[in-house]
Amino acid sequence: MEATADIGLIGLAVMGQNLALNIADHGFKVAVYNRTTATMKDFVAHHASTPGGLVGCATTQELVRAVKRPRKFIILVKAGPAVDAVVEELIAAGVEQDDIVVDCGNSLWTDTIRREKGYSARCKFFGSGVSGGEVGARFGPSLMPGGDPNSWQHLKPIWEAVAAKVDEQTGKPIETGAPGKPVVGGVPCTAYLGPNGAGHYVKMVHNGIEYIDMQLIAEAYTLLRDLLGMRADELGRVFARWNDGDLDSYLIQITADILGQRDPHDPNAFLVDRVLDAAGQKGTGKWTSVNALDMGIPANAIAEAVFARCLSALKEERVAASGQLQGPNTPPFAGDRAALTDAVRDALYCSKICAYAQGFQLMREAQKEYAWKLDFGTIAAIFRGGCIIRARFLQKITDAYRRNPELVNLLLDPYFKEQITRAQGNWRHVIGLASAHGIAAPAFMSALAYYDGYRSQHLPANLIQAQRDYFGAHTYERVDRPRGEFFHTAWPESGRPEQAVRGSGGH
Ligand code: 2AM
Repeated sequence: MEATADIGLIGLAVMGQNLALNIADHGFKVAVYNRTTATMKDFVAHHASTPGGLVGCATTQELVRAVKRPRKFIILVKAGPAVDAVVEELIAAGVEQDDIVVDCGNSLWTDTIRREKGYSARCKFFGSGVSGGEVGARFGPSLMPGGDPNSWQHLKPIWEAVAAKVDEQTGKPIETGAPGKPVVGGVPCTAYLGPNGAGHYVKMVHNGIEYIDMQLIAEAYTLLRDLLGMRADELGRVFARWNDGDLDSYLIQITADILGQRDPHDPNAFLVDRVLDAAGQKGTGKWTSVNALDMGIPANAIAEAVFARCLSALKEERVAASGQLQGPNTPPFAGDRAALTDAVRDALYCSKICAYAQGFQLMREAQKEYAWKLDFGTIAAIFRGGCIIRARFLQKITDAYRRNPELVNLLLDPYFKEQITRAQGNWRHVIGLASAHGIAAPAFMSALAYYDGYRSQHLPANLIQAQRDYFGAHTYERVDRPRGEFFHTAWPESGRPEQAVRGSGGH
């Protein structure tokens, strides 16, 4: 087989098919391979005329021969051992050291670091996060590449062509294209993020943020529903209105659509009311939270969103407990409905600022751990279009990091500071109502706890340190001594002088 294809793609499930079509729509010829050959044959037969063209390959040997040098391959298989199996197969089929093999799956970034190093003598392994779901893959995803910078130069024309596009000034996504008619103009939602696992790491944090974004929207929904007794379609109209303001985002927009959807089996009912309230998860929110714990970064709202899904999944237990555990006897809400609706919107916005502050704080820490040099303005900019968390809000984050690339925490940016100062009264009011009425709003509450903790000069950790020293001689530092000097007291015999503990470093 003559080498005519610009890139090869392995794994023709929906994401792989859609990404292959997107690439071909931009005039690149794509060689495609799937383990089950019938899937490949069907796919190629159904899409005989794409601008770039598809080359069906029945074996990995054919695939390797079909691609022009420098050879580039995209792997889109389930994250985990399948990725290694495919890379090994490609190497056995003739992939060489200079060939670039890009894992576009949702791989754990530490796997990408391991693979890049482990395969370096045999191929250039590269990681790229892809966000935007099936439609994104087809018409413009957000792409988060990480790996060898020279490999990136070869991938860049394709990545920039197929990524979602936004208007540079407003940051607004440019409408998606149609089959064979890709979007023209705009700034692509992709940029080189750093070496080895940087792209997959950023993609993971994107997903962690996605978890909390969804949970916050769900809490706004439950508060309006339970406090005001709003019907799904009314709620849908509230979200649609919010989507015209600061909260303008893909997730708010689909929420408005979802809430207006009737049950196909019962046109008098709304479908959302018939969906079982037990959330699933595939693991990227958990990875983000575990990583936050490992690095000691307070991403409590992100973790809370994962736990909220875990709690929802205990459906049967909750149903049983609901008959036994009492809530408060607060009379129904009888205040101003419009004012409460605005307050819930403000609570959502403030919590969202904290959630993103946590996500970016995580990335700041990870770059130290892995010696990356992440550009947070660029990361926010490529989240503006294509991905699930795309939102007007991301233009504000882009602006914040462009104003100050060294910004320590998003909460300290003048715009976000002012937003929270303005809206925190409503945020606190809504959380008070949630508590008074016994409505679980864990993400709103943990975001507020983060805000109040972060802005506190004094936290009660002095007492924690004293307790630790009491029962375990773990030592403590003193407010009137330099940091790094550690003391131990023989509690509780007051009056006995404390001892300085040299070189212990604290525990
Ligand atoms: P299949 O159609 O033969 O199952 C998502 O699972 C995609 O990854 C599918 O295209 C699937 O191929 C492919 N896939 C999963 N595990 C694989 C493996 N170990 N080797 C090759 N392809 C694999």
